[in-house]
Amino acid sequence: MTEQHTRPQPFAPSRADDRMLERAEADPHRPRFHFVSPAGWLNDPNGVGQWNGTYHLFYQYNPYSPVHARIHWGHATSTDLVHWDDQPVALVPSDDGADADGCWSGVLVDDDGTPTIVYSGRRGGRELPCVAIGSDDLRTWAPLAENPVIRSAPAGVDITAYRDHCVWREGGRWRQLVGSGIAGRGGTAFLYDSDDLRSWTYVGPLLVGDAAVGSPEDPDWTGTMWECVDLFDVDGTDALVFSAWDDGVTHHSLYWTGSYVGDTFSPERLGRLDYGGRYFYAPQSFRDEAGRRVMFGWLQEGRPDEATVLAGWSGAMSLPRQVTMADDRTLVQAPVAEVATLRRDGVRTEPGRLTEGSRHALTAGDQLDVEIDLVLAPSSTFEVALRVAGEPGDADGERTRLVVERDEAGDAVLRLDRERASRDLAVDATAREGAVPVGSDDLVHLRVLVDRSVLEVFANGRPLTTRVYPTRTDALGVEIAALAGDVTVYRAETWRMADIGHGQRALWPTASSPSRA
Ligand code: DQQ
Repeated sequence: MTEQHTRPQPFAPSRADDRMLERAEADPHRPRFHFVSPAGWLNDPNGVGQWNGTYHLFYQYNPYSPVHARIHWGHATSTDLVHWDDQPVALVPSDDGADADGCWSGVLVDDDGTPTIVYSGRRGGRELPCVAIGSDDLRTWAPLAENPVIRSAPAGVDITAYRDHCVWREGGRWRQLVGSGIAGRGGTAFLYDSDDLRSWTYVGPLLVGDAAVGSPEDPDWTGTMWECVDLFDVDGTDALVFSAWDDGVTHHSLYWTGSYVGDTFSPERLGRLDYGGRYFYAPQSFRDEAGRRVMFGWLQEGRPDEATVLAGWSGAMSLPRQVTMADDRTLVQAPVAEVATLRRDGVRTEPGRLTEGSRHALTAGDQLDVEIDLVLAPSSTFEVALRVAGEPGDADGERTRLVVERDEAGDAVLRLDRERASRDLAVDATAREGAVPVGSDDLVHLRVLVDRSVLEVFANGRPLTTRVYPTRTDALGVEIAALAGDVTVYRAETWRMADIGHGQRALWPTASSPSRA
């Protein structure tokens, strides 16, 4: 066996660490029905999957401080995709191995019954592919002594970066993508082949993007490197998801739909995965035992690092989303059905017409699920305002505005306006927008999930995720308004969302976490 054995690693949390957990729990911006790490730092979802009925969510984790440093793999399990039990930390950077500076993103695969993680080991400022073997219950992990299993990026290619993995079975062999970028050209995913997950043969680039098309400010710029590549088939069409990165800056997540045939991917259509840009980053998906394509993404913070350090935690996981393929080969997303089990105290508003300029209070709260079905005729504009305190225009009021605007030609756009979302001028207030498909029936289905600082919005299946940090404790209002034209609301339903709580709070590496022999 080339695997290293695990050894108990006693770890006594200090009082300072206890206070970090207390601060995190007391923070009014901390979500209550989205998954968050016990405290400290969380970024990408990793190793997402279902194993003998149990869902596993691993994630990039710094248990010691809410900063991106010396990244571990946190781990949580669930039987319903909604309530999560914290498990012992899965991967810990080694003292002197290929992952001495961090266990970066990767995936979980089933190697003929053996749970196996393929991840990026970071050492000396670069990342290389590593493998760790799990115990039957997926609670204990042993990195291979021979890590890294690929010792360098493909020879003769001038790369911008090289990390993150997508691994799958194909015709009895293993295939792997490693995210990368070719200097002077664009992002890419390098394809490899193996029969044992340990010895890999380079096949070639699956697809190479063109960073010269557009600019970094464009919401569909493909970047100089592709992080967290994810290739899957959904409803019979192939999709390649990636996160556009450039020179240390995380931009946004995009996807190509097309076809993966003969070691290459022929792209047909480029799409934005989430109109929130960097607020839904580094997603990873899996096919669950019911056959659904389920995706999680990292919801980054929008407040300054100093505020995050004081808060004691950073980063939330998106709700699990079911991804399907529309006829026009764009991806459609919605929270998985199980999220609705958290709904409490439903209130249904009578259908009615909103005349231009009218405004109505719908509900109040900072943990809400709101569904609105409306008919939005061409040349009309609808607004839903969230986390509202005060009247529109109040100098010290707060409100996050979502607007669906339809022009004369019938094209619709969803806009997020955070200009007055917080009186704290240090938090991000930049706007976002993206197109909403509307059929000949003029129908718009809006689903809005508010979880304190987290906002996930779905407009006819197109998501916009963001973060808001109101300062007023009464910033709880939800209002709807017709800003232009007449809008018919024929269903508006609101629910308070229950806390998901957490199981065991495994803040730090525990006795059952691996260390090197
Ligand atoms: N985060 C990980 C990397 C990945 C990036 C490091 C994306 O593996 O490229 O924490 O957010």
